Order: sequence, then structure tokens, then C-alpha cells
Amino acid sequence: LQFPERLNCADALLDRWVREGQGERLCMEGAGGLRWSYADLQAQANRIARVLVEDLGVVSGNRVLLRGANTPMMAACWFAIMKVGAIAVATMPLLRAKELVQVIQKAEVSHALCDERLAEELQLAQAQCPTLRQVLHYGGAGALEARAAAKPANFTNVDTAAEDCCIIAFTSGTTGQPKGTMHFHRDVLAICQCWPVHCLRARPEDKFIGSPPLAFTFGLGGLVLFPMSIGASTVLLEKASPEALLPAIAQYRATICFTAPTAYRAMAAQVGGHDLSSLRQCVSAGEALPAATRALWKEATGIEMIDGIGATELLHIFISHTEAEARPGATGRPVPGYQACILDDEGRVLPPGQVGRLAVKGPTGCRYLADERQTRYVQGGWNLTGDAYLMDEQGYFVYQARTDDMIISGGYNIAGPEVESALLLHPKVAECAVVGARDPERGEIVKAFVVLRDGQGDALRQDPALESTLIKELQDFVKASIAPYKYPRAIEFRASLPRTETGKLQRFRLRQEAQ
Ligand code: 3UK
Repeated sequence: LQFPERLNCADALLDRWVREGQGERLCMEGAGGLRWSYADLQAQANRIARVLVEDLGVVSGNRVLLRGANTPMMAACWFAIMKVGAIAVATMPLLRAKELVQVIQKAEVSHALCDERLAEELQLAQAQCPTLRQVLHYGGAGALEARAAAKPANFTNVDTAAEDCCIIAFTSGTTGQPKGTMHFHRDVLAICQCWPVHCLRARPEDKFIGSPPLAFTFGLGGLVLFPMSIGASTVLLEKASPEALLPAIAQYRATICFTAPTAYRAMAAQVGGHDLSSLRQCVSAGEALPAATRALWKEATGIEMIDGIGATELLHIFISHTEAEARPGATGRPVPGYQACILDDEGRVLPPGQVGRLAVKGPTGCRYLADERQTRYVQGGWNLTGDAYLMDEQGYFVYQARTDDMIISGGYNIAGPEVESALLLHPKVAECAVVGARDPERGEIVKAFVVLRDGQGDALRQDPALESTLIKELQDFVKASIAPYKYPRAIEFRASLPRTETGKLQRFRLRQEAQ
């Protein structure tokens, strides 16, 4: 991929369409019937850019925190930050003051644009953050809109280098302190030219929709950057639970949906009564896609999902497949532009079929903001994502587990997600998580936490004797489908499982409980 030395990603994704006479194309839809063309979004972004520069004194390189639900206004703020050459530090809506303080201090945030409805926690954080000079609110009687409305709608983008940092994205920190990852203007355009072009193959008439927050790079790419890179449109939903996403797909007649595997699983059970005839493609990322979930969704909608593994460190998806090349149980092959291989603990390349550490390189890569863990993630030029994978003879990459989630039981290496995939095929299982529990004899045993489908849980509460029968039934079911030594020796039923805001299972919490 070749980029000019001077480059502002807002120009290539937004201004370009207006310059080319396509400004009237539909760009974004939001709550309350809001519809913005590319020209509307550009005008709003330009006005906000003027507020940032003229009223707040933002200069290039300043870090601007963004806090809000997915809305067109949040996207306009994001583009304004790009236009003034500043760095967007988008934060997950559910973050509390304590976590915001860490982000603000680590990223040396100087300004913030915040949805009024989420003002409180940021206010609490601000007291402990001397670097944070000014906060403007938007939404409701937002001060930002009033200031923006008073500005002219034109703005000359600040001249930036392709290699200027424009995003600091924080990892979700499922296991430790969140890490800030830096991405450049050219990285933003590079991801638009890789996975969406080669794997998704979206069209200008497509309408994107989905659940991931724009603070999660899965959402930023899938719901803003990718549609805009081809002149398509997007629907930004403030609330996008599985229950809300289904009617929204029908209402907006969306054609491409982005969400996590568990959401597809939940939606598959509820599709009845919703008109999903507009839907053409469904993308799953964030966690491994179990073959059972792929099958359920196909049965419910006829759609073959596109699975892809991405990471905040690499900005977006780097292993995936086209719709036609889907292979149940495998994530896919390296996205054109990226290389991937499997390494052993000494950094040697392993042959096909052997489980090892996934290593990736390509046009984007990991640069942690002031964090010594950089040297663990990048070794010998390869990004080590922390995932255990194998590559088969056809070059398909098959997910095993997070490296630190591998269970070692009686000398066997067992990948929890493989056991989960087997359990998910059972009709009574809604969700499950499999972890290692300490065991005096085997070191660890395989333990499953299971959420039962509607009704099954009630039956169990009414008749506790049913529990041991059901445990035996699930154990036999697993033994019949994968190597028997992998079956869960312990099974516990739960009403729900702990998840991050991005929908990932927090296996470490269950592991702590299981110890
Ligand atoms: C796991 C997957 C198996 C894997 C992300 C798409 O998830 C994203 O970024 P995060 O930094 O987490 C990265 C880790 O999540 N993972 C993600 N997708 C898959 N495992 N199959 C998958 N399809 O452990 C990876 O290392 O939160 C996903 C686009 C952008 C993203 N940031």
C-alpha cells in the first residue's frame, strides 16, 4: 500500500465525496429519523473543527477525549478531531470515573467532547486530571451544538503527515491495565483498503448497521470508516442489544450487520416476526465464532457469516475469509496485505497442524503508548496477539484459545473454546464458558459454566435432582463429539456469564471463582 507523505484521513473518507460531487449521498442515520448526507456530515465536522481550533485552542497533536453512545454527532466529533490534526481518544460509554482518570492521564488528554447524558463520570474524573483543560458537552441542550451552529460550514483541514498519530485506542483490559495503542492517518486508510475490499466486498448501495461502540475499533471501522470509504451509508444505534438490533435491521432495511458471536446466537432465537429480507452480509468478530452459532444463524436467516479476527493493537481484522470461502470452525486466511504464521515458544515457525502462538504482520501494527509490554506484543517484527492457533494444510487458521486460557489437565493441553463449541451444539445450552479449575490430582480440570435456554433453568430450580441428570447428559454429549479426555468434569449452571462491554467472555473471572 502506497500513501502520499502528507495525508489527512478525513479528506479521503469524507471531504472527497463532496469534492467529487457526491455530497448529497446518504451517509448516516440516527435516532429520531435523523438522516445526514456526506455534505451534512462534512458541514457539521467543519463547524466542530472550528470550535476546537477557534474556541478551545486545540492544536495538532493534542489529545481529545470522545465519550458518547454511537450517534452521528459522535462521528462528526471524530472527524472534526481528524480535521484539526488532533488525536482522538474514544472511550467506552460504560467507563467509570476511575477508569477515565487512567485513560486521561495515560494519554495526556487536554480536551474532551462528551455526550451530556454521560457527563457525570467525566466530571468526577476531571477533578483528578490537571491536564484536562476543557470539556464541551453535546446532545440535549449541548453547548457544542450552539457553538458549532454559530460557525461557518467550511474549514481547511490542518496539514498532517501520513505518519502522524490520529487515534489512541485503549484495549479493553480483560486481564490487566488497559494499554493505549497508537494509529496513524495512513493506518486508518490502510484498513479500508484491506479487509473490506478483499473479504467483505461491500457496495456503495449497502447500508451498514451493528452494535460495537465507536470507541472499539471494530465498531469505528465497521460502522464508520468502511461504509464511508466506499460512499455507502451507516445506521448508528445508541442502543444495540440483540433485542434492539433485529427490529432496527428491519426498520432501516440494513444490508450489512456487525456484531459479536453471542449476539448472533441470541438473535438467531428471536428472528421470527422480523423482516430481515434486506440483510445480505453478517460479520462476526471480537471472539471466536463457534460452528454451532454459524449454523444457527444460517438456519435462521440463510446467511453465511463472515468471521474475522481483529485486535485493537492492529486496528482491525487481519485474518478472515470471503462469504464463499467460509469454513465452519476456522477463522479464515490472512487478509491480503497481512502475513500470519504460527510460532513455537522459541519463535520458530511451526508446520501446519501444530498449535502455537499466532504471529501477524502487515500495514498496521502495535505501537503501545509508553508501555513496556510493547516488547511482549511485538517480537522480531511479528505482532503476537496472545492467541493459540493452528494453521491447517489449506492455510486456514483455526482458533484454539487465548494463550493464557489454555487448560492443562493431566498432561493434556485443552482449549476451552473447543469444549465450549461442543457444548453449544446441545439444544439446551444457550451460552457457556469453559475454564481450568485447580485440581489436586490433574493440576487442572475442565470446568464449564453453562447458561441454559429459556425454560430449562426454571425446570432445574423446580427439581434439583434434575441437575445431576443434566450434568451427565452434557458430559456424555461432549464425549461423543470430541476427544473424551476434554469433557468437562465439573459443570455449574448460571443465569448469565461475565462479559466485557465489547461482549467478550471474562474467563479470568470464572477462573478465579473456580480456583
Ligand atoms: C479475540 C477473536 C477468535 C482474539 C477487534 C475486530 O476484538 C477486537 O479487538 P480486541 O483488542 O481483542 C483482540 C482479541 O480478541 N478475537 C477477536 N476476534 C476474534 N478470536 N476469532 C475472532 N474472530 O483473542 C484477539 O487477540 O478487543 C475485532 C476488529 C477490531 C478489533 N479491535
